[in-house]
Amino acid sequence: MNTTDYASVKKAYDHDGYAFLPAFLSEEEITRIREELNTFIAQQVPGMPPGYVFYEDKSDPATLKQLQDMHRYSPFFEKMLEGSRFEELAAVLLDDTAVPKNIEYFNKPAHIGKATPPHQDGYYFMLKPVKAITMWLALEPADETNGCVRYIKGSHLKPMRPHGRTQTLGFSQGITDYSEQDKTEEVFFPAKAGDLLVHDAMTIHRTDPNGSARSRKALGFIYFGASAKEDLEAKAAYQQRLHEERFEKNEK
Ligand SMILES: O=C(O)CCC(=O)C(=O)O
Repeated sequence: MNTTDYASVKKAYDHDGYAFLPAFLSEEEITRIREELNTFIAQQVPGMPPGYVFYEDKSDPATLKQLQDMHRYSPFFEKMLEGSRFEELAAVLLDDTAVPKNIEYFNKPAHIGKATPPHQDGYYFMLKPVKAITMWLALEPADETNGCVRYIKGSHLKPMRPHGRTQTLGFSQGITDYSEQDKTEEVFFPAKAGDLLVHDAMTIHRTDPNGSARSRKALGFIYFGASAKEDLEAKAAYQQRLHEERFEKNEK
């Protein structure tokens, strides 16, 4: 994809709060990523701190569901996040210099992968203004049965909704007043391996549990706009609250 094509993506992104880019990566690229991911899981994950690795069932490594900050542990994933086509696209859509922040792994293991609660990424990011983008790259087919991404169109143009603590590991905050009406407004995106979804940090999104016999693997990329400032005090207070809650529950 070249910059001319980016113009139509930007139009959809600005209007809807998200955009779909089919076949952003080729089959060969996806095969290479899957190989690197397997190596990463075997070699890096055992040494990563608990807050960066989440399992559906802590006692079973086969239930790995989420990884954070993979770029810090692997030159391959660092190169995917920084100075990449993803960063180039982020800069166009943000209309700003894109600051690479995070590359994440999102898996929903077959049968047991839990739902991702409805949320706005900006609630976690604590930015002023909330200028950031998330990209979601399918590594295998995602559909209605295994938890494809669902968005509410135009929600990025409305104020931040109230969020509260969830019981979902890796997604500690969810919208507390999410209604049946909200659900009727959802637009869902089945995706093939290599398809890319991009969304504004204010866009409401969620995913269903995985009720199928197939896993649902994806990578997430986060970029902040250089003109947005992180509210470091609020962030530190939030981390402290999470830490205390975990301590009270005797979680690691
Ligand atoms: O993959 C998922 O279930 C959720 C992903 C998500 O919330 C995100 O990319 O912001």
